[in-house]
Amino acid sequence: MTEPTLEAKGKTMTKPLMMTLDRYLRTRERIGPELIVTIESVAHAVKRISNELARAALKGELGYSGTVNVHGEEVEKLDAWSDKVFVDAFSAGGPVCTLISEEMDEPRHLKAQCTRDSFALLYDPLDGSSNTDVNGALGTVFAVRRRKPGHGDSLADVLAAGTEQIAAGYALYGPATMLVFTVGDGVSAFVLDPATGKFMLWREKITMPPRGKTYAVNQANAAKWHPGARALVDRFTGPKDQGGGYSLRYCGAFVGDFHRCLLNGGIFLYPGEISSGRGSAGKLRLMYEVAPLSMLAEQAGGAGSIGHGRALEVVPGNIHERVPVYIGSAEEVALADKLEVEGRSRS
Ligand code: AHM
Ligand code: MG
Repeated sequence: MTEPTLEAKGKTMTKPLMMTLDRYLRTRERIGPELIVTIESVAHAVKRISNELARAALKGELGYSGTVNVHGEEVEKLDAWSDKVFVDAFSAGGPVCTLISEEMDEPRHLKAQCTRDSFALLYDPLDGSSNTDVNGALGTVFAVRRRKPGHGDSLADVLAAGTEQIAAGYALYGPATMLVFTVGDGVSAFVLDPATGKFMLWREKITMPPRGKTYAVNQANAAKWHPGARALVDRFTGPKDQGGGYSLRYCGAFVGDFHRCLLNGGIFLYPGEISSGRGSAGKLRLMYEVAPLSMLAEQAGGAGSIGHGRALEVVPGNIHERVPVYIGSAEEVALADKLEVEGRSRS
C-alpha cells in the first residue's frame, strides 16, 4: 500500500523558493549593508540557540538559573544562555551600538560601535521560556531601530513609537526552526535546513487571512480582565451564526501563537488585568514583543492593538513597558477595538 501524499490528505504544500538568506538579503534594494549585517547576526544567533535547544536536555541545561530578571520572573538557564549568544553576536563589531533585552535590566551600550548610522537592537532572546522544560514551542523576537547621531547614553531617540522600527522579526523553534522578518515591504519566512545550516527562503509577501477560526489566550486569567475582554472571548465561544464557533489554541509562547495567526488567521490576546493595581498593564513587553510582532502583523495585512488603538503608535515610557495586546487578523482585532476591551484605561 502506498502512503497518501500530503495533497491527498487535503493539505496544501508550499514549495520552498530555494534561495539562501544571504542571497535574498543581497538582492533586496531596500536592505542596505548595515541592515544585512544586522539580520545576518540575528540569524547566526538564532542558529546557535536552535542547536543548543536541540541538545539542552542531554546537556543538563534545563531548569532555572537561580536568578530573577527585571520583571521579577525566574530566569531559566537557557534564557541567560540565549541572551549571552546575542551579546556575543553583536559585541564583536557591526552597526548595532545598543542592545535592549528582556533579560537585561539596563541597555548595553557598545560605544565603540556608535557611528552616524548605528542601530539599536531590541530583543527577547527566548520567548515562551516556561516551555523549555517540556520541549514546547519557543521563540526569539527582535526589532531594529535607527539611533540618532550624537545620542550619547540618552535613550530618548529609542523610546519612540513602533512605527519607527526599520525591521522586525522572530525565530520559531518548533519542529523546524524558522526565521520570519520584515524590513517594511512585506513578510518573508525562512526555514533552517539542518543538513546545510543555511536558512532557505520558504515564503515571501505572506498575507494573513482577514479572519481566522482560532483565538489564543490564557483564559484562566479571565476573572481579572476588563469586562470588554471577556465580552470578546464570549463572542468567540458563542454560536457560529453570531460570530462565534472559534477553537482555542494556546501554546504558552507568543511567537508560536502569533505564527499560527500569521499563516492561518485568528487572534492572540493577552489582556490587561484591572486588579493589577498598576492600571491595565498586560504581561507582554511593548518594545521587544508587541511592537515587533505588530509590525509583522500589519505588513501581512493584519493588525496589532492595545485594546483601543494601534500598538505601533504607543510611545513607551521605559524600555520594559508592558501593554495589553490583541494581534492577528484584521477582522478580529477590529472587533476587539470596537468592544474597547481595555476600557480606555491608558487614556
Ligand atoms: P517570556 O518572554 O518570559 O517567556 O514571557 C512571555 C510569554 C509569552 O511567550 C506567552 O504568550 C506568555 O508569556 C504566557 O504567559 P502565561 O503563562 O501567563 O499564559
Ligand atoms: Mg517573551
